[in-house]
Amino acid sequence: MPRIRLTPKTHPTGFPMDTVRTVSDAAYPSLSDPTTDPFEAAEAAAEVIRERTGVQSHDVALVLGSGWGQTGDLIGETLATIDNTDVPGFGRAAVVGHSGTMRSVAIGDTGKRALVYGTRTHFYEGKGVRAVVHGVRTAAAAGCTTIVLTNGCGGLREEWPPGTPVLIRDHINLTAHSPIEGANFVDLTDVYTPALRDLARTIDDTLDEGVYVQFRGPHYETPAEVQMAKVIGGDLVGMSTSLEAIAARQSGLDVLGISLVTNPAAGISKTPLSHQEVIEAGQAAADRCGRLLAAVVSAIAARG
Ligand code: 8IG
Repeated sequence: MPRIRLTPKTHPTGFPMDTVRTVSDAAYPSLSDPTTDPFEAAEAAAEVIRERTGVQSHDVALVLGSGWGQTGDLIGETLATIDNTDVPGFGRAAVVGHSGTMRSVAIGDTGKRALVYGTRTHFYEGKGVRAVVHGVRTAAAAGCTTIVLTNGCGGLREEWPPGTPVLIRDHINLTAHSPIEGANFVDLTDVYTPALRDLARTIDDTLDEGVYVQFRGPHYETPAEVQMAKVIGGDLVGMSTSLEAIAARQSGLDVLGISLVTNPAAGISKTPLSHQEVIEAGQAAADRCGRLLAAVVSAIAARG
């Protein structure tokens, strides 16, 4: 009888794959191992953040989505920058591509600290929901009590041209997944903390609010799917945020969600945007969103 030999996958270094470890997973079990407790993994990540930043606790976490990349700079001085790959659970040192960083930022002169994530893991990457929400759980383990989730998205309303920031009032999670494991029935009535939306409107009273619909992606919606999103009560379509918001509520964080409408969703606009319009909208938005975010974070820090 022929014997079946299972040859282990090999890494480009020549070592069998399961012996190749990077800093981020050297001493820690993988999130994709079902026997790993994701909250213990978050504690391990928070411990590395404490060591690398020299502070015991952070206060406000921020996730910068597409279109929001530069907007963290006005919050305050960056006091530490950490490669994601140095923090357990945030991914292997990639063979290709860059890893992203997280920063510890002084919130003006309040004495409080923001933990600013420059990238997120999207559900469509196929790394599992635990990986998607690991940053949220790590923020909670690092002491944060509020998280600001930002994203770039498609808009369903004609009155929101590209470059319009919109507060997320509620979401519809069309991924058919949850970050919560087991019989743990988290209440999502006020998943996006109403008081934080009110706070944002004290800074900019023209801010509108809407319902964010998370699709799995990575493809954009068809016009029919966009119409469906509208019929079921959606105003914004995107590929992130709602799974993170659910995990945040499970961890007891207050959540502020802000979407930047970067394009009309498929089939919404009769006239395609010119490239020039897109660039101008992006530049105007970066300025407005940067100032908005800085003011919001400092108001959150002052709120206690
Ligand atoms: I930027 O139109 C951005 N992200 N699902 N649809 C979805 N995600 C987006 C879109 C969009 N625009």
